[in-house]
Amino acid sequence: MAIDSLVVLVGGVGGAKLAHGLAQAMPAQSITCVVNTGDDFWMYGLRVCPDFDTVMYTLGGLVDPVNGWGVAGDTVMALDALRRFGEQPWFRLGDQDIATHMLRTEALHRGERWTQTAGHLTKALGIRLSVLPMTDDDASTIIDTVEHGRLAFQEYFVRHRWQPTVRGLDLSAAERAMMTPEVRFAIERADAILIAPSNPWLSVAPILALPGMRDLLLSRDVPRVAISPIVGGKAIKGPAAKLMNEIGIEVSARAVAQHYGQIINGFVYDEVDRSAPPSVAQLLATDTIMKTDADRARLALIVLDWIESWRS
Ligand code: FO1
Repeated sequence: MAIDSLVVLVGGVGGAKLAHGLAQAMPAQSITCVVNTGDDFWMYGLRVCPDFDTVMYTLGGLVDPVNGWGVAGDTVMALDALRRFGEQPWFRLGDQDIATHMLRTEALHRGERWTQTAGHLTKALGIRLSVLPMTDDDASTIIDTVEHGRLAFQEYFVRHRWQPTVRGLDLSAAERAMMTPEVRFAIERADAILIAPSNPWLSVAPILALPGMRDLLLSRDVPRVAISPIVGGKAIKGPAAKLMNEIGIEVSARAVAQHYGQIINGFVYDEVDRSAPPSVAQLLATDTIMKTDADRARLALIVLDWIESWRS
């Protein structure tokens, strides 16, 4: 049975690639991305929403293909000018990217909800998918580290290049934040739910931490499928494997499936891990690495076909 309404829970780069593949594999209007906002922060008075912008720039064809975030070919003249005043900006905000932060900040100061602003931004870039922030409230993730104590997410991730040893994650802001009505509506009517190969602890956990989110997902008797970001005992990108080690979890696709537990009833993992199948009702082993646009579309098509076959 064809999927008419798909919800994808996404973080940054991995989630953006999958969303881009899905948009090539099915009608874009049928897809809703629910984006992590645990990474969002204020910088020089501007509201910066890295995961949302990564998804938006990827879907809008603007993303820097090397970093996977920011705008392709962007310059950093504003940051260089700040250095004249003795500032030492550690987060690379490109000049074109700053335009996005200016518009967003101005709209938020005007009293707009972040979800509304997000709709205006994506529409202006010609994006036909619905890209929803998980909440309009503050949901900042705090990382508790051995070396520096509690760090705001981007201080841990960018300033310290995710090198500090993680001893805990504080998702209490997400635990107090409200899921938006738009997110609730999309999940209530979805006929399949996907969890992108984003970092389960840093990117997906804040979404799952929203009050009512786990129960809402569990109440949906539809395919609820996660794609593993761990392949052959390594993270596809970023700190997932290092973090799993630090919090005492085996670095494997099987452990990722176990972490999601009852939230999922289907799991996609890489064929290199075929010898250690996770214990999930529905399993698909395939090539999950998305290096090119064609890889994204191929993975999306395979996953969608598989979900459709299991629903028919
Ligand atoms: N990641 C970095 O490693 N260094 C940066 O300076 C940086 C700047 C940046 C600016 C805008 C944006 O949308 C994303 C940016 N990222 C940067 C990526 C971002 O910090 C992370 O990918 C996510 O927050 C983790 O999902």
